[in-house]
Amino acid sequence: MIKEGVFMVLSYENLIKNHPCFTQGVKNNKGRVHLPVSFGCNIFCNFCKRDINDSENRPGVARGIITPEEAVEVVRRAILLCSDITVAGVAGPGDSLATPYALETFRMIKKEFPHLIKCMSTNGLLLPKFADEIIEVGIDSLTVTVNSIDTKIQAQISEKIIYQGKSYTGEEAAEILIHNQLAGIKQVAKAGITVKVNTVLIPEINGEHIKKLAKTVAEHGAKLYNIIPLIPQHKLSWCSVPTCHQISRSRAEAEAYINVFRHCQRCRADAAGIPGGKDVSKLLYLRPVQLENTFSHG
Ligand code: CLF
Ligand code: SF4
Repeated sequence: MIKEGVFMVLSYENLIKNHPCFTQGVKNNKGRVHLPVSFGCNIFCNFCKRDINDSENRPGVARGIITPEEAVEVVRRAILLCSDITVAGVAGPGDSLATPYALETFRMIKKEFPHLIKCMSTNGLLLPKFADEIIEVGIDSLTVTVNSIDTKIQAQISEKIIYQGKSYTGEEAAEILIHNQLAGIKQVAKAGITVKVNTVLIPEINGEHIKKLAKTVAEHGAKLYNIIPLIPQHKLSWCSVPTCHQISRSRAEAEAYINVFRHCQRCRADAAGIPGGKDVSKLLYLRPVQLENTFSHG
């Protein structure tokens, strides 16, 4: 049901039924279309390797970067190709708040497709700064990637942040990031927006930290938790892929404090269709002449 107030936003109960990434237990068959409008990022995660290509099936990758205006057309065509799409999302390839394009896109989506769920994903560094705008735009579901709440651990995951025009490294950077993530989650959750937290599980670095992390984000208002197994690459190529046992144990530890989502497909930034099911992204991007002409591959 839609809550009424200064803004309208879908309740958690409604998201569970209609959002493919907010179910617990059995997977649902709703779809999402990701709009790759955000390329820039303001933090430097050691596992992150953003790329523009057609072949890799992982986060941080898209066929190209599109403008907010092009995103509206992409949504229009995606719905025609897959009528089960209920969600328009922005999940990179960079951070949604590092540039203004994601919020601009959601303003247009709200006008053109009021029935769609607006889903945004962010690293959370700028969440306190943009919380009011996120609430006003009417984002229904927000995902914040929080990989640690301990500065020593976080310093091993992200080497640097750029914040208010300054560069910070190590634990100093970690302290600012963690503070902003938790303060932002609290602010947005308090306004009634459903917050999911994603954590990249890195056995050698944050493997023993999940319990504390899940408890803390739940205390700050997050409703759902998603553990994403590390793809060892870039500066963390020395780390191991989490085993099934490590993933199950981490999920069980988190579940003592917060609901856990178990069907993550580690989607591309331009994924379209039903996660783990019908995939229409190739058709969406390869067919139309005018979209190919207007892409600015960056
Ligand atoms: Fe996209 Fe993320 Fe929204 Fe879902 S994906 S922005 S919450 S609509 Fe979902 Fe894909 Fe996993 Fe993300 S399966 S990577 S959790
Ligand atoms: Fe990459 Fe996301 Fe980390 Fe930015 S926040 S460096 S896009 S993983």
